[in-house]
Amino acid sequence: MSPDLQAVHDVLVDVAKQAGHMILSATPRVHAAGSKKNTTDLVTETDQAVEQYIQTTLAAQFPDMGFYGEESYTPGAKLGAEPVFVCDPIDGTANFVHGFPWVCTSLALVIDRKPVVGVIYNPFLRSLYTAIQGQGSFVDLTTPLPLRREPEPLTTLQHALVAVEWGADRRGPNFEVKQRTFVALARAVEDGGAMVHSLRSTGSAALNFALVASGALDLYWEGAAYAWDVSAGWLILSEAGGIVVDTNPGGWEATLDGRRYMAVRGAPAGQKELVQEFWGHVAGQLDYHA
Ligand code: LIP
Repeated sequence: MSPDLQAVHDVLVDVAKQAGHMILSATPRVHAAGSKKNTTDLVTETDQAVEQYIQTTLAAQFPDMGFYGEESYTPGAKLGAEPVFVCDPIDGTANFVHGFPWVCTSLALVIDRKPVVGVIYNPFLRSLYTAIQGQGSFVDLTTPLPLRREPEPLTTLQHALVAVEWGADRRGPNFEVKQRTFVALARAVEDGGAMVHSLRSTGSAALNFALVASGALDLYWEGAAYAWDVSAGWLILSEAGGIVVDTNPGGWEATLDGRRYMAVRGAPAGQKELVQEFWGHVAGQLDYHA
């Protein structure tokens, strides 16, 4: 029997708000194990406590559904056909540690590797982004996305505001591709660059997706994120008319756990042309995989 998506949505909103209370009342303490991959890949006791709360609450209400969370993830675990809650208890953990208010809880119900309900809540800015498959997406439950009811066509990268993230990998070929691409995006057109209006990094993949869905960002190029960072945002963006493709040139089909995502805002024209222009500035292949 297919789940009642509205009921799931309502529970996820409540759970995300409760997670927000936990985050706001916590003192960020980096977990005793320190960091995961290196000193930039932080995990706090609050990440773990919030995920524990979310997992327990969802298991009690929806015992038939699986759980795929950042803090309890077993390396190699894949999304399958069965319904699963995909959870990032705190996306923007480094921001949380520093008190930089781009922090959120990101929750999605994924069925057959596609998100069907998505909820992102930033308790610091009190912004709630939500979507149910086929029913549009909203900020604060009532304002439809994108925020401009008649978004402008996308033209060229030169007129675009673009998000990128430095991520936690700071050496090796992927880091080289990223930093050379960032420079190519910023560089003057006369010198062969795209000369985008500017680059932004909020430190939260989920909130970057929400900003692309709202139309505040034109495009977000992300290699190295995980399904828990993007599942809710992917649905919220798609329901707002946006698209998600691969970071690497020619990859029109991105997958939820494929770790490489380029998100483009909703527009009456120009999405595919902007993607192709962007791929022309990607300085190699990002080698991240499911
Ligand atoms: C974060 C991502 C962000 C990336 C950070 C980190 P976390 O997730 O959302 O895009 O730049 O390195 O991976 O760890 O805060 O959930």
